[in-house]
Amino acid sequence: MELKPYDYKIYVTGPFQSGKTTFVHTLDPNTISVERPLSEPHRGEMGTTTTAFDLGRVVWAYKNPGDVGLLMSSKEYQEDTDQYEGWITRRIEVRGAPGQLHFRTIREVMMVNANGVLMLVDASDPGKIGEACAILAETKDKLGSIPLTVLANKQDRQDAASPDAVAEWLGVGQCYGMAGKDVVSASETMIRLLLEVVGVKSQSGESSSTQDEVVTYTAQEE
Ligand SMILES: Nc1nc2c(ncn2[C@@H]2O[C@H](COP(=O)(O)OP(=O)(O)O)[C@@H](O)[C@H]2O)c(=O)[nH]1
Ligand SMILES: [Mg+2]
Repeated sequence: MELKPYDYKIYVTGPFQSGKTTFVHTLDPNTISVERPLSEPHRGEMGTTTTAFDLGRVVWAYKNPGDVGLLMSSKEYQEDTDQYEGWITRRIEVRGAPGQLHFRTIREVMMVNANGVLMLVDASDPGKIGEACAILAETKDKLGSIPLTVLANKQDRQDAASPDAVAEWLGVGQCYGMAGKDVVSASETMIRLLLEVVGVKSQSGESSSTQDEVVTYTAQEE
């Protein structure tokens, strides 16, 4: 059992059924999720809903600071540690929050010490935009100073709106497309945010020269 603190904590938010649980499980199949079955079908499906959290553990490995590198589940990394000798490795806790508006207290706990935010929106469900706007406002209010990426999720669906359209729905400057059930798309999304997290830290003057020193500073913070 490792007790080393996480280097980064990424908070995953968005409305009910936007794909948060799926996304966290794509990155880490061993994610721990607290869910219950839906009491009524949602868009024709009797699925589940998160009532507390999804907690995933991933490792970001790269050879040089600034590299895109690779993202893998913590388990995968443990099985192949030898392969990454000499690489820089960062442990990431991925915290999926419950999307239903009344779970605000749980969301607040999940936000503590977050370093970055991914906000998922189901691009095929414009009916949820009101909720998405409410969650975005709440998140910006609490976590306004850390990197936040808004995602037009479920881009694999024919009826998904484009990232630009979703950005317009929400009134945000930029939105990226994603299919959170696809490991390539999910990893690319997470790495893009992590690069921003590292970049923002190195610009903020919290530490001196290299990005790595900055990362170490964060790990010691707790
Ligand atoms: N087509 C498609 N469906 C998805 C994707 N991600 C999630 N879903 C579906 O959307 C529904 C809600 O997903 P879930 O991860 O439980 O959403 P959450 O409430 O935000 O945690 C489920 O039926 C998923 O199978 C995706 O990338 N593409
Ligand atoms: Mg969920």
